[in-house]
Order: sequence, then structure tokens, then C-alpha cells
Amino acid sequence: MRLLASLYEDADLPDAVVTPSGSLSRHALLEEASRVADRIEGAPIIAVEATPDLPTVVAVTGALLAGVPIVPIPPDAGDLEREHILRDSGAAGLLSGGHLAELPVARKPLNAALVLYTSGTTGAPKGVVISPGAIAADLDALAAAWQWTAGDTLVHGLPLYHVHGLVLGVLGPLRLGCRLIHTGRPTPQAYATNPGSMYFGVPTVWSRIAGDPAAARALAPARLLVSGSAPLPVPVFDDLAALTGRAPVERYGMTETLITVSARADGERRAGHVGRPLPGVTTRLVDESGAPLPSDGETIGHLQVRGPTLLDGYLSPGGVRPPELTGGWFPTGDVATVGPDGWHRIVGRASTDLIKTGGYRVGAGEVEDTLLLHPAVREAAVVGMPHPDLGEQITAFVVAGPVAPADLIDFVAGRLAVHKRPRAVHLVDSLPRNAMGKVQKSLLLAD
Ligand code: MLC
Ligand code: AMP
Repeated sequence: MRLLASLYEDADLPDAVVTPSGSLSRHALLEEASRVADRIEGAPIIAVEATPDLPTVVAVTGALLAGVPIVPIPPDAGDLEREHILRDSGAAGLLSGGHLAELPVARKPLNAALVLYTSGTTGAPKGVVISPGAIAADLDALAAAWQWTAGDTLVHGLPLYHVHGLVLGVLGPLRLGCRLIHTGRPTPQAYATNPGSMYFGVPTVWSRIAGDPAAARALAPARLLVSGSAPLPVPVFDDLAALTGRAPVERYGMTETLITVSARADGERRAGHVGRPLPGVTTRLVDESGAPLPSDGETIGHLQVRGPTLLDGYLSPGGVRPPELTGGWFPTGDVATVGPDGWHRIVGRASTDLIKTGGYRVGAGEVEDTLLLHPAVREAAVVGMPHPDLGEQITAFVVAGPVAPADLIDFVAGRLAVHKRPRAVHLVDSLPRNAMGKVQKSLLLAD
């Protein structure tokens, strides 16, 4: 079955994709996307300016029709991040608002659907290469778990350059044939005023909705409120359940594996837990040496996943570098418990250098490297401080000459995607270091 199966159905669907600036029927989307496909046919890879709007949906659909891999660019990406993604991906062109700009760089043809740039603990973001088969397997597994059908209307306002908003939030509806209402931004007001049967959000979105009881109550008619991309605080789970009469469905995943674990539409929803593996996915816990640990609901271990939704690899100058798997197992970098009943609880991340803020993954190293480009900055250490709204708040400790914290925040916001800016900068005389000279981030987190 083709990835965007619903587009090939004879029946038109009015308002198949609705956005604040306009909507398209299924046939109109196919027509517009086919025009894009004709223009980019044969390109090895194409960048898309991923504004949360119709032109992005048309561009992504067109590229998939043409079999051309897409690299989405965060629309607010600063020059450093934008240039890195365009250069590293070797994109042959940039589709932006319906226009195609040709780019000088290009690479060998690549057999993939998406290349999503995502942060590691150090260095610049890497391009994760995702196949059409992995996406199809993931969407079909989610359709089964959530009883997600053509009869649904999905509402969300998530960004269109990550797995959550793009793969689940756009390719999901286009594969399964359900309506999509994209609200532009994921505000409580926008969710409350757009009726749907399913809503997607990151915990920050759900926390803001739970903090606006009238907006939360407006979601009561929905079938499914789905939370993912970061831990959903138990009080937010409880408030949503009380206000909407429906406990949220939590699911867990990452760019490299797509969504792998979820609660079921027709099953239990358990606060603080993300459910059981999707059909076709298996998981296990291992210790530091890689030895398997028991699924007793108490033992905490490193979570590994195996299945058809895994990445093909990381984009490299020569092609695609396969991930380092042990017997097919992908190390998620998350620390979890698994109960005898298969329910997973994500305890945290193994590294303090991967921050989750507002559902966005941000590598401390990338922010530190950017701060160090500022002429006044001599040393920088970045951590994710616990934060009631964002989950974690990017916080920088900086040794610098005379400079205002606000200037350093703007400096990062202008070079990377805006959400990677520190929200707090503390100017300090020195950073706590151990005998080896390594910054002791646990001491900064304890401040
Ligand atoms: C603020 N702004 C600045 C600025 N400070 N601009 C320039 N310089 C500065 N110093 C502007 C921003 O550009 C933006 O403008 C506005 O201020 C608000 O930005 P913000 O403060 O960052 O928004 P915030 O309210 O914090 O956003 C919360 C949020 C957002 C929840 C809406 O974090 C979000 O969309 N998160 C979703 C992340 C996500 O989709 N993750 C999925 C990853 S996939 P303007 O113009 O925009 O108003 C994954 C796999 C899985 O994890 O399991 O799903
Ligand atoms: P990303 O690569 O942006 O897709 O981020 C993936 C990471 O988000 C995972 O490794 C987890 O740390 C985190 N994550 C995703 N979903 C959940 C969830 N439901 N609960 C807790 N953490 C989550």
C-alpha cells in the first residue's frame, strides 16, 4: 500500500486539510501536490520551509509523490542552524511558500521519505534518515492502537518539522484518510474552538489547556486526547481527566524510532505511564553492560527498542551511516521501568545533555557551542532545569566579559531555532569542574 494511501481513493473529501489561511479537499491537494512533484522529480533530496500551513502540507505531499526525500527546515531557524541543515543534507532545492529555489549543493540519490535533523548531546544536529516503510508501519500500528480511522477529525497546532506534528500529525491523516485541522499554533483557545475527534499535544500544550478550564471542557466530545514527546505530569493527566471526562492517551517515541509504545483507545490509561509496545515493536531494559534486566515494574534500566519503525541511519557525506544496533536493538537513551503487564514508565534520560523543553529536544552542546561564538563568552554550560510549563527550561551558566544576559539569549535565538534559546542566563565567575576539568552539571542542576 502506498504511504499516502487515502490520496488515491476515488471519493473526494472536502476540507481534507484545514489551516487558518485556507483549506484543500483531497482531490485539490493531490492536484497541487502533483504539480510540486513534477517540478522536483529526480532531485536527490529537497528542503521544505516547514511553516505550520498549507504550503508545507502541499510540498511534503508533492515530494512523497515524487519519491524525493524531504528535509524540513524550522521556519524560525537562525542562520547557523539553517546553513548547517542545508549544507549537511545536500538539498538540491528549497520549497518555501509554493516557490522553489534551486541550491548549488546536491548529493547522490537517497532512498528515503524524510531526513529529520535532531540534536545529540554534542555537536550540530544530525540528519535522521527515515524510510517510507518505517512511517507506514508506525502509522498502521498507531491506527490499530487508537482505532484511528477515516471517520476521525484530527486537530493539532504542532510544528511541522518533527515526528509529532509532521509524521503523526500530517502523514497520519493522509495515510488513513481522516480530516486534519491544523490550528497554526497549539493554543488552548485554538483547540477549544476547533471541534475534532482526536487532539494531539505535547505536555506543555496539555498543561496550558488544563490551566484554562473552559478550553479543556470544550474538548469533552473528543474521542482521544493524545499526549507525547515529553513526560506528562500526573497532575495535568488528572486535571484533564476531570475537566474533559476522558483521561489522556500517552504514547512514547523518538525521531530515530518513531512512536514505539502507547496506551490503547479501548484500554486502560495510567498516569505517569506511556503504555505497552505497539504491534510489531519489542522493547527491553538493559544495565550499563548491556545485560537484560527484569520487567518487574521496579528495576530501572536503559530502554532499547526493536521493530519495523527504526531509522535507516544518519545522513553522512557518503550516504547513510547505519545506527549502532546490538542484535537489532536501538538504545533510546531513555531510562525506564517495565511492568510484568508490559506497561512502560519513562523515568528520565541517561544524559543530562539532552534537554526536553516544550516537547522539543535540544542538545546542551549545540547551545554551548553557539554561546561560545559570542565574543564576550569564555565558558558556557547549559542544563535543563525542571520547569512547570516547559518540563525543562534551557538554562545557561556563562563565564563572560561584560554582556547582558538578554543579549546572549537573543544571540542564540538569532542563530539557532528560537526554541533552543536559553530562557535564563546566569553570569558566573567560574564553572564547577571535577579533577579532570569536566563541568559538573549535577551541581548546576542542584542550584
Ligand atoms: C521569543 N521569541 C523570540 C525571542 N523570544 N524571537 C526572537 N528572539 C527571542 N529572543 C518569539 C518566538 O519566535 C515566538 O514567536 C514567540 O516568541 C513565542 O515563542 P516561545 O516562547 O518559544 O513559545 P512557547 O510559548 O514557549 O511555545 C510552547 C509550545 C512550543 C508548546 C507552543 O514549545 C511547541 O510548539 N512545542 C512543540 C514541540 C514538538 O512538536 N515536539 C515534538 C518533537 S517529536 P511567534 O511568532 O511564533 O509567536 C518527538 C517524538 C515524539 O518528540 O515522541 O513525539
Ligand atoms: P525527539 O527525538 O524529539 O523525538 O525526542 C525523543 C525523546 O522524547 C525520547 O527519547 C524521550 O526522552 C522523550 N519522550 C517522547 N515521548 C515521551 C513520553 N510520552 N514520556 C516521556 N518522554 C517522552
